[in-house]
Amino acid sequence: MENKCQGCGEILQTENPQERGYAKAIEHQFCQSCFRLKNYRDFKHVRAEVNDSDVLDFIQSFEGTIFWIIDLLNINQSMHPGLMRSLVDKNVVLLGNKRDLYPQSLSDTKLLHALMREMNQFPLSFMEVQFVSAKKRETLQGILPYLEHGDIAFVGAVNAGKSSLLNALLGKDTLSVSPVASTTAQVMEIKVNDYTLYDTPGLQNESKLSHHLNDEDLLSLAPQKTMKPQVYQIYEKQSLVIGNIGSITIEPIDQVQVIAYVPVVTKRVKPERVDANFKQAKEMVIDNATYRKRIWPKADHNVDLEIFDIGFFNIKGKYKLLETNFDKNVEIVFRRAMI
Ligand SMILES: Nc1nc2c(ncn2[C@@H]2O[C@H](COP(=O)(O)OP(=O)(O)OP(=O)(O)O)[C@@H](O)[C@H]2O)c(=O)[nH]1
Ligand SMILES: [Mg+2]
Repeated sequence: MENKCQGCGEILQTENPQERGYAKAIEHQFCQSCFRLKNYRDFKHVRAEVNDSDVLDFIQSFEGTIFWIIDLLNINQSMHPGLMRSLVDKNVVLLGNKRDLYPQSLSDTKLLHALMREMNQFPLSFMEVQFVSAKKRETLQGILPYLEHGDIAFVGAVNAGKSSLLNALLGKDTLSVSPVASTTAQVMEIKVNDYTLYDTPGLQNESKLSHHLNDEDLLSLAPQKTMKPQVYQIYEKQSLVIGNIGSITIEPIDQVQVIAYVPVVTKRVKPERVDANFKQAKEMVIDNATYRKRIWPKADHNVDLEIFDIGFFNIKGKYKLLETNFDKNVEIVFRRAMI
């Protein structure tokens, strides 16, 4: 029988240190990349090659309960179209993870409302919706009863926190967890009493930004505590800049308020200074950025721009112009304000 790495699920091999699943000895519990991740927080080599269709095939044939894990900071990014198709007619519990990133003053009712408004566009139904945090074990009480009633598969987009939640539920840290997309390489079976829990590789989205960031920037995009949203009052045409990754330019009619729910620093500058700021950026920097300008509708007086992998900007007030200029690897969704 093949031995598998208990961190990422990759089949262990002792032949080639450059290839996935390498371990010095076949009896090792972890492959070298997972070992280095756990012991030295070195996540340079954890990114696995995941084939989305293998994961979707697994989900389609799975007959137990499905825990669909959503990253509450990146709701639209979490809504993977292929995954959503495969969840139709399944027993799905929707888990909004990373609840700890939002202040308690933002009520669960408000969050639920926001989440359901996005979900209602799709023919999906849920057994239940819960908000959880892999960082706060007390938030997992509500899902414990499911563990007594059959097999469960933890599914969702990359980085949603599937492995983190499983670790928290099991009170272990065996499964590999990192801010790198595709940390879990293969479907993994974890036997608990009479049932099996399955960790699955995350489904990928179009956003490839995280592939181009260094370790430090990746870590800053995976905050570990409640975020302090950055608030900007904008009275004249101005731009908000993130490293050299991109900018948002707003020309208000009177006044626009922007609240940035992003874990990295956003600088407010005059539009003509955007390029100079891109050049001087020290954090959130990617090589050979290629920018794509997009102009967004004047649809409402309270909208969000979700910038995949980064977070979202809430924009309140009437504007003449709302323009983004982000690197081509960055996906953006324009929606009614979430909160
Ligand atoms: N603040 C916060 N961070 C979380 C939470 N859950 C996961 N994370 C972070 O999110 C990142 C991704 O977590 P993983 O558990 O590796 O996510 P995954 O869904 O298993 O990812 P893949 O295996 O790549 O699909 C890590 O940096 C975690 O520390 C949470 O509840 N709160
Ligand atoms: Mg994982």
